[in-house]
Amino acid sequence: MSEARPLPSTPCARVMWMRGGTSKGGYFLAADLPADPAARDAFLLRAMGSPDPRQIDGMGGADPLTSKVAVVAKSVREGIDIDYLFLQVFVDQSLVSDAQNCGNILAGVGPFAIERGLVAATDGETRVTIFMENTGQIAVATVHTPGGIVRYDGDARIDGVPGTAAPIPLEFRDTAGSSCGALLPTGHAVDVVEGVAVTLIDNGMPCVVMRAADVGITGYEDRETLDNDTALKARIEAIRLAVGARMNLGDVCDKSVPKMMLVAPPRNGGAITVRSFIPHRAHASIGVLGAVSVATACLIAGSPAADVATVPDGTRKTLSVEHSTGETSCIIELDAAGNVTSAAMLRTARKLMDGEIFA
Ligand code: NQM
Repeated sequence: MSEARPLPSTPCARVMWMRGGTSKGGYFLAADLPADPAARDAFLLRAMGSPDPRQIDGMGGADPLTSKVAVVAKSVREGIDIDYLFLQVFVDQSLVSDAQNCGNILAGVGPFAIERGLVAATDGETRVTIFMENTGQIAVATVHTPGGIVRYDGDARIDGVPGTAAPIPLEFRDTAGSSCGALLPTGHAVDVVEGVAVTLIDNGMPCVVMRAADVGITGYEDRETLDNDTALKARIEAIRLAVGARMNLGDVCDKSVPKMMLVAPPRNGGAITVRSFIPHRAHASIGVLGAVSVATACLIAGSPAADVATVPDGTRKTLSVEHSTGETSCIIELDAAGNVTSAAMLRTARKLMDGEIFA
């Protein structure tokens, strides 16, 4: 007869699952996760069910857009409410990366911080100032809080998400060079890499922007067609690996940046059309800061993006970036010298569940 032993306890953590913009993931208080990054990442891999292309043993949705995590804490920085660390949990690799930011998951951070009592809501709307730890930059989210309670329902619509929800405008300041140290890390509007003219740019997200036609596609393909195009994917991955060091990102083999942006003339009255790879799967729409970076590339004379874009006049421009499921509009402000000083975008978010996750 064997001796009865207590079952080892299963690690668990408090979490809220939310849709943020066109992404979805787990929102944690930093204090609810292991403090040691290696232990935290091991926990998150188990929680998401990675590595596994189906993520069958976890909460991840078998897609990079639904395998995301926000780690949130009250900030001790002057004038800042919240610190937000974004983590990309890779689907089919045992990797968790903080090498990129995420503007879509950012959309849920303000509501989450209010719900967890880190920010006091005011009647009407509540502005939450967020320090984005991945890139050291600031965003301001305006959350709908009638009666001091977060409301997720409303009339705002964003392409890539069915139905409507409460608007969450996001404003970004000083995003140029967020990860690469400069808006144009090589100092050039155009570099030629593997025979393709590209703009290496970072206005919140490191991106490689090239004409879709220069890599043999129209730029109007759907996600599935792009994901099945192994020759195209190999070609743009060769470009991506070649530019990592030039963009001050080092070896990007195991990183989710830079994003690959294939652009073409707009077809629906917008500024530009884009198909993005993030970086190995095609995006279902476009990332928030990815869109800001592409919109900024449209303003750089002589660049492949400027070549195909239709840019409105004025120092405050709304640039509609068309993608495979609609469009994303970026409001870009320029100074007198034509430098981008701020960018804004409308997002929505929704609370899906609040509870404990077991890993
Ligand atoms: O660019 C996907 C997303 C993103 C990132 C990605 C994002 C951004 O759509 O700010 O939002 O590029 O990996 O969530």
